[in-house]
Amino acid sequence: MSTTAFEHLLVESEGTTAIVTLNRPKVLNALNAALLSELSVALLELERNASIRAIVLTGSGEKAFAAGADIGELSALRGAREGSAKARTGQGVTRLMERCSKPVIVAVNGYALGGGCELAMGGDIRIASENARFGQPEVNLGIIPGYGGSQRTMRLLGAGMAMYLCLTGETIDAHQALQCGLVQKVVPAAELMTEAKRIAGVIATRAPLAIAAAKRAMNGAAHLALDDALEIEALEFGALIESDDFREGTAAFLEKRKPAWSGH
Ligand code: CO8
Repeated sequence: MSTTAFEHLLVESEGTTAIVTLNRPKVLNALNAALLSELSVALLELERNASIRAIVLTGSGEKAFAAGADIGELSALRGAREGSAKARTGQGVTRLMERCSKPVIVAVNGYALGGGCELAMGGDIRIASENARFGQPEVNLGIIPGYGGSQRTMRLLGAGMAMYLCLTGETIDAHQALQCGLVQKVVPAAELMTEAKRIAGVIATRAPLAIAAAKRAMNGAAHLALDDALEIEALEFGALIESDDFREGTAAFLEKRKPAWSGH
């Protein structure tokens, strides 16, 4: 599947779905610099892989998706410049996920804390197992979220919930996460990967250019002024009208058959 050998990641494919597994189970998949760097490489490779239509991101083991940034590495940071640079590196990985033309479905199989919760928020759709727990406990360590958590909790959950998570450092369970919109579905642990792969499979049956355009319109424009964001939607919409897949999709509907997408 992947041309690169990874130390801290497993990258596999099932049909048109890539499954990327954070793989440091002994430390609850804590995100060290090497893992983040490998994740960037994997995302760029999957972006270029035409046979892949969606990515499922999960953690190895039954206990954690990721229990945050590697606190051992974190404790060695010295100086504001180095701290900010490390934060930007993790933020960069979440931006790669958002800018990837293929949807990233995050299957949260346990703790998603600190950087783990921030990584999950970089995905497009989050599914949680019943035993998942979410939180931004950085204030317990004398810091704030650094991989986008202070901003994405505000955008995804609203100010009250964002403040609650980032100021108390308390964790919430999967059902509370569903209630506040942090995840889109909660399933028993045994069904987590089946459900994440099912969603990836559904997306793979839809028009590829439309999926990529929808991600660009939503992730790229949501925080612009409404008029500017609507203009981006109109431009993306207009470009799709010139695609072969638009002709195919509408023809297939009228001819009562399944569309055969060319991706052009
Ligand atoms: N980093 C390093 N090691 C970890 C981490 C972590 N984040 N989390 C767990 N581990 C290790 C433990 O040290 C332990 O190792 P060992 O067996 O060698 O003692 C092993 O994983 C298992 O963990 P526990 O024994 O603690 O398991 P428990 O079931 O008792 O507890 C918890 C599970 C509640 C998840 C607990 O491990 C915990 O609280 N972990 C830390 C959670 C946390 O504070 N996360 C936030 C980290 S800060 C962060 O993410 C900031 C992101 C932005 C950074 C930007 C610049 C770099």
